[in-house]
Amino acid sequence: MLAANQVETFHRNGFLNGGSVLSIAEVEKLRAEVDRVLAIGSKGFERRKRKPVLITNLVDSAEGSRIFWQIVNIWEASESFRRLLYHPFIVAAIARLANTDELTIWHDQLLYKPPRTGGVTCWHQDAPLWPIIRPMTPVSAWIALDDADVDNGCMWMTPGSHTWGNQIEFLRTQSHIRQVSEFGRLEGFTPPPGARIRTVTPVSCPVKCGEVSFHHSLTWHGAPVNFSDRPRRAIAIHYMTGDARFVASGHHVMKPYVSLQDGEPMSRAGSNFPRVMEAGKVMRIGDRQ
Ligand SMILES: O=C(O)CCC(=O)C(=O)O
Repeated sequence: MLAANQVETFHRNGFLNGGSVLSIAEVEKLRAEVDRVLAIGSKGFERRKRKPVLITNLVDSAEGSRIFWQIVNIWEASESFRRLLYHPFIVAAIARLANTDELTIWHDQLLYKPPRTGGVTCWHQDAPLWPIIRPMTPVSAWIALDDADVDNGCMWMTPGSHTWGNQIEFLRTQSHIRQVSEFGRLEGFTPPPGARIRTVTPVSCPVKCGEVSFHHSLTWHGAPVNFSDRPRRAIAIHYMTGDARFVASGHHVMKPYVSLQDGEPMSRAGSNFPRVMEAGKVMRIGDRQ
């Protein structure tokens, strides 16, 4: 269970390292699953088998030959990743940080920056990129499958930024920032009066292999290129609280999988969105949904 001072740190900064949640044997199994799924590729899955929603290189053409693999809903093709959705410590911690007792999976994202060629994650906030759910999902878990540090492209976060509202348009003006030497220099933004933290001071957030890091969906975050000889693999899991509803007017890669009318609760969105906590109880794989 998270300690009270960890919860306080999360609410002040908008992010928190929650400590170790996976053994090295568990990490190795997940890494092998990443290799297996990437080797099959988006076109290689048998027609009737469940497969990830998306396998793509996130790098834009400005970055040339760089690579940043994103697999959305790797859990649909991998029992080991599916089990991770129900990790009791992670689910309970998300519920505590989001102050809820109902949690449904929004989607997962395997994020892989290969050695030397791994591309940038530009500065962004998550919630503005998720326009088909309201209210926004408050907290995500990011679990490192390698030691992530400043050399191989660990995430950077801006303390207090989760209290500054939707600033995605400002962050889009910072998309030229790619190298680790630039990542601490976000310029041209003044936090709103009355915010508890009123300076823009991005910090690097190293996460050890097997540890979980939590971030709020309005926290400014990003990760520079990987210039080391080591891979940087991680799995992000994004959740929805019980009050999340479907917004039919928005666009998102998960939208074709939502079988709801506008305004209906996302907890009933269908089998691509498993329930992981009900009435404060962490669910188990196979529990009736
Ligand atoms: O792993 C990364 O570089 C980015 C992760 C991210 O943006 C997220 O988990 O919300």
